[in-house]
Amino acid sequence: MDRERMKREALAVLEGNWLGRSTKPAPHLYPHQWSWDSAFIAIGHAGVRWDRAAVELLTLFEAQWTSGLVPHIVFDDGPYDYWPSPDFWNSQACAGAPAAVATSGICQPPIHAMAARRVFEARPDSEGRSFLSSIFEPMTAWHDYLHRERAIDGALVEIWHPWESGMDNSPAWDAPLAALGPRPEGSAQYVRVDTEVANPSDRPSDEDYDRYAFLLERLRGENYAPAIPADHPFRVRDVLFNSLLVAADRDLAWIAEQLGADGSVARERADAVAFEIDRVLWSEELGMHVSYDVVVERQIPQPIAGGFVALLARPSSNLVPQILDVLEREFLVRAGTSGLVLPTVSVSDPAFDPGRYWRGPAWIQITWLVAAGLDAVGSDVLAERLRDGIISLISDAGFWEYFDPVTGEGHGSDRFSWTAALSLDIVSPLRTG
Ligand code: 9WN
Repeated sequence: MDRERMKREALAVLEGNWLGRSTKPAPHLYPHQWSWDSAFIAIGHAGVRWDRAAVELLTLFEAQWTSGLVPHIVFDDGPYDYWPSPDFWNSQACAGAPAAVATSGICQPPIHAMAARRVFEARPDSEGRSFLSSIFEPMTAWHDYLHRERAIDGALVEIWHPWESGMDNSPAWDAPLAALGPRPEGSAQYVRVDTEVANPSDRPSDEDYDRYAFLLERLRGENYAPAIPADHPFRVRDVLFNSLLVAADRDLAWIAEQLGADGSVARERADAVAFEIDRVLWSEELGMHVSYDVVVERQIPQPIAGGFVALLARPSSNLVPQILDVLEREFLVRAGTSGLVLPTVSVSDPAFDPGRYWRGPAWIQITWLVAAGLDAVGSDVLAERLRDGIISLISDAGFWEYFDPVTGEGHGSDRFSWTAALSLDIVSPLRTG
């Protein structure tokens, strides 16, 4: 597909998923606004439909809780063909939740300051500046929330539910989830909707869904702010989440400085988290960063593509050659003539499943982030080959949610927003690396 046609089709996908003030990730499977999806969508829209990019982020932050939490789902008024539905989350019973909209009570990876910076860079005029000033305080409150409520011992922040990782069904969460007790007898019945909309073999198992429900109900019972976080049964210092926080804190500092404010707190926080990523999450044995299970006080020795997002935090330079070696030797597979595809789990790993959600398929947003990380450490040729791989997958199969990394076949939902948005970013002249 030539680049002009890709741009036209990507814009049509985003238009089809437009909800009026934000964009749903997919036509049927995800009918509301999702937090990190919106950040990727804003990045893609920045160079081509600037107003939409700005409104996307501002709408998300209108649903921010008084604690600073940016919820991972902001529910649309439309028919609720998604589970867990607003009444299951019951956000409106929580004192700090917004009154005007129903939301979830957990969060997703904090890529928003990176998106806000990109949106401003696409229009560094008075309108861009006014956008940046409107988003700056809520963005600061979001980062304050993470550093205050989620950094329990030390600088690294914790996730309390696999959905907060954005990589929900990753084999990295198998052990921490298996250690949870059973969902209590008499818990509310629920009916999954996802397996009616997507192929069940592409989606998590019922057993996994029960664990997601169990954790959600635990958190809901404490208004999503556990009084004693150390008692929460799922506590993970995720490498992707923390690495994005470093990159986003650096961008928050940059935004502060654009507005004549002080960026030093954000910069210091970024340095502290980056230091801890190398100290706590580096696995010498695997030659890459992994996540850490706080409950059992151990690294999770499961190599996943999210680990390479540590490149965005700019790891210590002596680690970079090993990371690149593992990435090239154990993960990347060829796509098209010059492109490379990044599976979420290495094809030679026993956990690899080419079509199931987060257990093998290539995801466009993870690949895009790793490419940005490669740019950050000066491996721009490899970065470009990953972006070529993205374009090749989409050209051959369409704007799918995820792709079989070997055959290129599309899985999950078609007409997926961040796939479209990030292809726009790649083919748009705004790209400066
Ligand atoms: C739960 C919307 C979201 C993405 C996540 C992806 C998937 C939801 C689900 O879809 O998660 O949040 O119902 O499976 O894992 O990364 O933000 O696209």
